[in-house]
Amino acid sequence: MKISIIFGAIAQVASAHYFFDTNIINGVAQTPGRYVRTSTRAIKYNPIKFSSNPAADIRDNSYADGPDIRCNQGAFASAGNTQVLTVTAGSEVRFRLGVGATMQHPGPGMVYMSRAPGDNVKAYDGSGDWFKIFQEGVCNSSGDFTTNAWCTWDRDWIAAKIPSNTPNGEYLVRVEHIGIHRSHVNQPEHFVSCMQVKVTGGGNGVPGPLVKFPGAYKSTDSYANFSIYGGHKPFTFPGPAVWNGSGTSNPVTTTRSSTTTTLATTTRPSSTTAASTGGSPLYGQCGGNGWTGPKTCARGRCVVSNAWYSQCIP
Ligand SMILES: [Cu+2]
Repeated sequence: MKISIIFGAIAQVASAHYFFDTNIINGVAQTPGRYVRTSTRAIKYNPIKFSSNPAADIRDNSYADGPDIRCNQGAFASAGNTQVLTVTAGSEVRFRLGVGATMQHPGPGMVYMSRAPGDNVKAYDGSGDWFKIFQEGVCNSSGDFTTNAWCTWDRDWIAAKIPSNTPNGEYLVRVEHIGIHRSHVNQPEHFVSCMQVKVTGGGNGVPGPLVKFPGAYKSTDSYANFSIYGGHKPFTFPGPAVWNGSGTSNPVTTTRSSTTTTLATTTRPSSTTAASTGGSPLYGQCGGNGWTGPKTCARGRCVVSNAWYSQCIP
């Protein structure tokens, strides 16, 4: 009896966890590891947590404030055997989870890019500058804030459009889902992987704001001290604002699947431009490194979330 209870608990934990090991091209899932670097984790689906968390809660010695937060543990070792996917700027990349898992943790989905030195992504460890190209948080404002209110809930993919202005070259494209169900005890769970991509047909944009991994996330950030309990509340994404295409506005309509319904105002802070009316809208961005938009709020007050992001909060 006791044994079956223990097995039940383990199975439940395992099924909630996940890893991105493949991508989808025109509806066809690729062989795992073909374009997405494979991690060397002992247990592939384990999350990455902060080094300040209790030792018993840390998995495989991977830390959100260590280099494994770039592309996952040991992923650079597979770089040479991972192919480089050619993607036309303006079209999407779509990551998919392995082994039939879905994201059954509440929290944001995000996608970042980092250009490889010498445009040789197979030799790049991800230690350079990163910019964010996509983020999604709450899509279903009438949903349960602990589960299906979140865009990624029970999905097996995260997709992002490579911005049209992205300069041609080779990049790491980094996908991330963060489970924030334990952020109220400062234990967000990060699930990350990187795809090797060659961008063609791009432009002359200057991507930014730029961050490093590790460094972009701190255990003191609001997302790492957030409670999903007690109803809906504004969520501030970790890391920098989404690159707005270097001054040109980033279209809200993306190539993301139609299964994603409405984008909540909190999901695309960089697209909120209210400079002419004096101040950012409610939940819009109002400051942070690299932010060139309004520094005041048309409604609410401007609250610093982290070095790269301040938000208008009621
Ligand atoms: Cu978990």
